[in-house]
Amino acid sequence: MKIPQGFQELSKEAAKQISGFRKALIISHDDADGLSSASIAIEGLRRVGIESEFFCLEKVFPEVLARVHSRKGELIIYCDIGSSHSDLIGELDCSRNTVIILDHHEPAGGNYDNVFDLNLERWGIRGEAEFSGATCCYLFFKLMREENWDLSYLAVVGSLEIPDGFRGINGDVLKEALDRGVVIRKKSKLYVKKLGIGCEELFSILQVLGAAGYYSGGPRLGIRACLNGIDEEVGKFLKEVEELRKKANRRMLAILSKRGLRKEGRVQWFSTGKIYEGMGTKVIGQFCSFLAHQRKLIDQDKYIVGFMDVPSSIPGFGNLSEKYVKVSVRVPEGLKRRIELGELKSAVHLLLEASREVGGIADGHQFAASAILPKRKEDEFRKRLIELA
Ligand SMILES: [Mn+2]
Repeated sequence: MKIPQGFQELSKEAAKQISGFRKALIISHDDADGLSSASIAIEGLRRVGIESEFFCLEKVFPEVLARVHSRKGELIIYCDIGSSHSDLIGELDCSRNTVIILDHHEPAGGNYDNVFDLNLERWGIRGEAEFSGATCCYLFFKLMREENWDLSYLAVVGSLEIPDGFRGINGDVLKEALDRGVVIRKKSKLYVKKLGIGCEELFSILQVLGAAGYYSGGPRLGIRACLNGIDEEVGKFLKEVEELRKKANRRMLAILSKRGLRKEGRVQWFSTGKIYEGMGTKVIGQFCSFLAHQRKLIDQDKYIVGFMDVPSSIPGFGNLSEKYVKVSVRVPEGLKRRIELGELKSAVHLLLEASREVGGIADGHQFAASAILPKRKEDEFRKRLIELA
């Protein structure tokens, strides 16, 4: 396996710092890769006698960063999140804590002695194709302690979020997991040997636990599923969450079929009201993707935009002081070509521009993007979005 020299050296330095701590705070992304990543970190630290506190985030709220980094003398580890805000993290932290970032999203840079950003993108490896957050976590914890090779299955599970298969370092990690018998291949499907579960299956379960189950203890069960497999409680919880989400989707669809979406300029939009109450805000993105294929309901020449209020607490962290709204954008078939030709803005550019002006944070891709912004700015934002589109 070819692991960049720079990554190895910085990892060594960061690992040396870790040995001085007895507890750590782990912050991860709330999707399957994030939960796989956090599981590697929690287990990797437990093996060297470090207790972990953990919470996960769908998006990096600056006010959360500010509060986390007002702590002092602690070890804070970001998994599958954080690299895009490494500069802000360094600035807010003021060298009070030791911070390690194990992520594969676009790194922000910044140069702070106490912030170890181990994103492999910094050494020219592509985070959207060749490694996941979980792979980054795995490589770090294996460099720290060779015996952690048995956690390679979690890197394999997290890496399933990358659409074009196991390439580059991800390919090497998969090969290692197969060679050592941690992951086995049966009829071209991958299984986690010690848990007796398919890698794809575990991945899909984690996606549901982290998203729809976000506010009801899903992430914690996800970590348990990663390390110990699917027990009865996880199974029951999954069923309930899936059922709730399906019901909510049906209600939302019924309402939109009756009333239609609001339309103005090149935008068609709706708000979820209380329909998805108690569920993580990823559900709105999933619903918008579904909506994009409902030809009877959707205008083909308008961006699809959904609004959902963000609950005011972050499980495992505390309350947010500001009220936020989540915005999801999807592009219907009819607009895709014009975006590809550059005649219209991509979903992510549209959201980045419109949300920047109201103090929001956005990310995403050409045809799918999301943002979180202060609730009090929602109307202003919508006006701006319609103008920009
Ligand atoms: Mn990821």
